Amino acid sequence: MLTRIDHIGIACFDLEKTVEFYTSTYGFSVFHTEINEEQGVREAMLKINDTGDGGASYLQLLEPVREDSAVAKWLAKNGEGVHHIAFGTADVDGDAEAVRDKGVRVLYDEPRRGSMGSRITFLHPKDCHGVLTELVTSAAVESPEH
Ligand code: CMX
Ligand code: CO
Repeated sequence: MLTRIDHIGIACFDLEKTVEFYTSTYGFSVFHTEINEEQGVREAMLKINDTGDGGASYLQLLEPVREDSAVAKWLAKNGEGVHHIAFGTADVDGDAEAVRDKGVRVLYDEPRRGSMGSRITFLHPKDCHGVLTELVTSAAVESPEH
C-alpha cells in the first residue's frame, strides 16, 4: 500500500546553487547527500515533514554526473524542474507487481538502490499520464535488515 509522498525529484544544473535556494528561501535543511553512480546523479535530500506511516517526505534535488544519465537527458530536453514523484510503501516489491498487473510498465525487474539505502523502482511516465513515478521502500523505517 502506498502511504506517503516520499519525495519529489527536482532536476537541476547546479546542486549547490539549488540547495542554497531551497534552504535560504524556505528554511529547509539538507538531511542527506550522496552520489548514486547507478542512477548517474549527485543528490541532496531536504526533509520537509514526518509522515503518519513512520516515514518522511523530502525534496530530492538531482544533478547529473553523467551525460548518458536519465536526468542529464531530461535536463537537456526540458531544462530544470520537477522530474518525478515518489510514493512510499513498506512493500515496493508487492506494490510494483500489483501495478504491473494493471498494465503499467515497471522499469526494473527488481527494485534497485535509492537514497539512503532505500529500494526503488520506476513506472513509465507514458503509462502514468505524463508523470515519471517512483515507488520506494525506505531503509530507515521499513527495511530494518539494511
Ligand atoms: N517525466 C515525464 N515524462 C518523461 C520523463 C519524465 N521525467 N522522462 C522522459 N519522459 C517522456 C519524454 O518526454 C518522452 O516523451 P515524448 O516521446 O512524447 O517526447 C518519453 O518519455 C521518452 O523519453 P526520452 O527522453 O526518450 O527518454 P528515455 O525513454 O530514454 O527515458 C525513462 C525515459 C523514464 C525510461 C528514463 O528517464 C528512466 O529510466 N527513468 C528512471 C530512472 C531515473 O529517472 N533516475 C533518476 C532519479 C533517481 C532517483 O530518484 O533516485
Ligand atoms: Co527519486
